[in-house]
Amino acid sequence: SSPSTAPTEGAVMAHMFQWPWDSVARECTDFLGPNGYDGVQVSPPQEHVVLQGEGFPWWQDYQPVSYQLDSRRGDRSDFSEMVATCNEAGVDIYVDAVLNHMTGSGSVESGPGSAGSEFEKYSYPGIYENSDFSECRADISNWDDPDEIRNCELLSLADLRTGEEGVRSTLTGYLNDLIDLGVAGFRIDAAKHVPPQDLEAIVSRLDGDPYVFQEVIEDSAISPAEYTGTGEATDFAYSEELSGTVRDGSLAQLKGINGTEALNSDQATVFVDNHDTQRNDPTLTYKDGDPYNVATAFMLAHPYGTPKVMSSFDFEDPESGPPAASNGMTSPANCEDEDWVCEHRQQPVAGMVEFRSVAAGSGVTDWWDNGNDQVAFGRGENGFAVFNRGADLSRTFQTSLPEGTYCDVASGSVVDGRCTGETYEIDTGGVLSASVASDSVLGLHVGTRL
Ligand code: LM2
Ligand code: CA
Repeated sequence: SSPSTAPTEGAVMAHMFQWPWDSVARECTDFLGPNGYDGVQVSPPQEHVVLQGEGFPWWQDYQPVSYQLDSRRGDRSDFSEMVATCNEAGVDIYVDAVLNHMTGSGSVESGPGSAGSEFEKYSYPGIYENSDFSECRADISNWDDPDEIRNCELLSLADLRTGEEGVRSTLTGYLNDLIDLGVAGFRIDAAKHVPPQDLEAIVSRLDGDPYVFQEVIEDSAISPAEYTGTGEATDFAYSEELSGTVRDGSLAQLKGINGTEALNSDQATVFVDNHDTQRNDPTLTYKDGDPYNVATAFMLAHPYGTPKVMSSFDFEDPESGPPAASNGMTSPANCEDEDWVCEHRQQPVAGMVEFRSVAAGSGVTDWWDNGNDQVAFGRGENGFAVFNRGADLSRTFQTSLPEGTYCDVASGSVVDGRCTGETYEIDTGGVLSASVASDSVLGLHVGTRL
């Protein structure tokens, strides 16, 4: 099979971080599908360690115990129903696949896991034994050495010998089982710590053509470009460039945003923040409010990369897990509950999802900036957007949009033929007169011409 099928141009995915399966299913039907989201990245579905003594931290899930689909988010049938429900709503499911390692040397080094399986580090009965793990049993210490990064232990997590046939076939078995249930793609966790040829071998044996994007944080020893033969790679440089620039208010500098030099637009998965950066190295997150939405809306309006919208649970302590029952099972998620932030529902974000798909195929046109904190650009005859991190802005813009009355998708949507937000006129010459408040966005596209 061919290595990886990217989503169609203009597609947008949401990362429903730690959402339980029943809740993801409901959100696919109620909001994600109807609002044009094409895919969802879900948290790891496989059996994982259970750390009751530490209050069930979110990162339990990154320590696999077996490939049974039985986690804090639900069991195999919950998972399978979610995939079917989301697919019916037109939403693909992308699974966060932990392939590099099994469990670590943390607070528990033995079972049972979330599905009840017994284990010890380096011994997972019926799945892996001692000889399936890398010879190096020490933490990676020299981050200039690619061999160490790939063949020693990340965070003391038991490192799989992904070069071995037995390990490869177990991993392809897991991924093909997911594909069989209707899963359309994978985020490959810790891909930088797996030799690219091993991932290539594993992915080439998958059924169909799943979309693959790989978690590779560029450093001096390893370039994301080593992985582009297998699928996309996460573009952390784009995230820093976008988030840092929007936070500092110097939007004019985004004109040529292109992220990691070694990645082209069609090789890059882009985002404002992810579940790690929002905890360890936050630049802009939901906690920043409007400027965060400006950044996400810009990412969606601008044609670079395959965008991923973060959807978080609210947290103070970076270790803490989502709301859970006393047995550690995650409580249902929904956007009426303030524990679940639902960035993906914010109007300037949700409205720009359809903007991106309507604009697909058109490059950036009619760029304008004030040299500083206000920019605007079009997507040919299909869309035009304004981003303002400065003072309230009133001016006329030259666009390439056809004449008409448009509903601003950053402030509302069209319901029963009427705009719930602001409407704007484009005159016969494509000119738009608009007022855009500080820290807000304006988004017009031909799909919401009234
Ligand atoms: C990733 N991408 O490449 C994930 O995005 C990231 O969230 C994962 O780390 C990491 N790779 C490994 O899959 C998280 C979390 C770590 C946590 C690990 C494993 O950020 O803090 O490590 O999951 O659960 C924890 C402890 C760490 C301990 C380790 C092993 O924080 O101190 O190491 O477990 O017991 C001794
Ligand atoms: Ca490895």
